[in-house]
Amino acid sequence: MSEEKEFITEWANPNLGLTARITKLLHEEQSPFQHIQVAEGIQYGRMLILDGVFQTSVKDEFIYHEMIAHVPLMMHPCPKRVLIIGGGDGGCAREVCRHGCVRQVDLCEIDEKVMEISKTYFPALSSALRNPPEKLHIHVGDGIGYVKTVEDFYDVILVDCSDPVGPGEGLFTREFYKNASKALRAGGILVQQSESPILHQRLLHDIFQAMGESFPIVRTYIANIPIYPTGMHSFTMASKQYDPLTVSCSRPVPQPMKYYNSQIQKSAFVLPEFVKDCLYRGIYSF
Ligand code: SPD
Repeated sequence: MSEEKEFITEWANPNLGLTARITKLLHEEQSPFQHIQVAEGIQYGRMLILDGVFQTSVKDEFIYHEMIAHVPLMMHPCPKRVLIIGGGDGGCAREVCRHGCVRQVDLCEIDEKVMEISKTYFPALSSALRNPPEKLHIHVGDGIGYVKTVEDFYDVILVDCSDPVGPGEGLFTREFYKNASKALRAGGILVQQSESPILHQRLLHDIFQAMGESFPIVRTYIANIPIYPTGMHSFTMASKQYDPLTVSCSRPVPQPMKYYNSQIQKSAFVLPEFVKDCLYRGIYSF
C-alpha cells in the first residue's frame, strides 16, 4: 500500500480513464474474489474500488442506491420480500429497508471482505450492515447458485453487482435471468445495474435482449452518477406484470431522498434516441 499515491485512475478501456486526486490510499487487499481498495478522494470523498473500477463514493452513493432500490420498489403495490445479490457495501440494503411494506430482505454477497471493509471505512453507507434491522438477513455466498434453489418467493430482486468480469460475470447470463424469473412471484420485478449506455453499448443491448427471453416487460432507465466514467449510468428492469411506463405508484415515497422523487420515477425511463437505437435495434453510436 502506498500512502504517497496522489491519483487513482479507473481505465474504462485503453483509451479512456477517470482519474481522481486522492490524499491517501486507506486500504488495499486481495480477497479470494477481487482486488479491493479504499481511497480518500478530494472531489467525491472516500471511494470503494474493486479490481480497479470505481464502485461508489461517499458523495455520490445516494444516486446509485436510491435509483437501484426505489424505482422498482415504488412500482410494486406491496413488495414484501426482496433479494439483493451483491450489494456488499450495504447501500442498497439501507434503502430497501426504508420501505415499511417490505418484511424480509435477503442480502447475498459473495465477498465477505467487501462487507467488512464497508463497515470499517463507510459507516453511513453500511449502516444497515452494522445495525441490521430484524428484517435484514445477510448471507455470504453465491447469489447465482442461491437463485437456482428458489421458486415463487421474492417480489423484487436487485442485482447490485460489479462489472461483468470476475465474480459478477454469471449475473449477466440468460440462465441467471431464467432462474431469477422462477424465483420471483407473480408481479415480480428484477433490476440489474447495466453499466454505461455510452461505454458498454453491446453489453446493454445483450442484457436487454436476454432479459426479454424470460420476462414480458423489459425497460432500461438512466441516472447521472459522476464517479463512473461518462457519468451516464443505466439500470435494466425485467418485470412480470408492472410496466414502469404505465404504472402509477400509490404508496408514499420514504423521506427524505436526495435524488429520487416521483418525477424521476417516470423521467428516468425517457431515453435518448441513441440509447433506444442501442437497445431496440443493436445500433451502436460509440
Ligand atoms: N462500472 C461500475 C459499476 C459499479 C456497480 N456497482 C456499484 C456498487 C454500489 N453498491
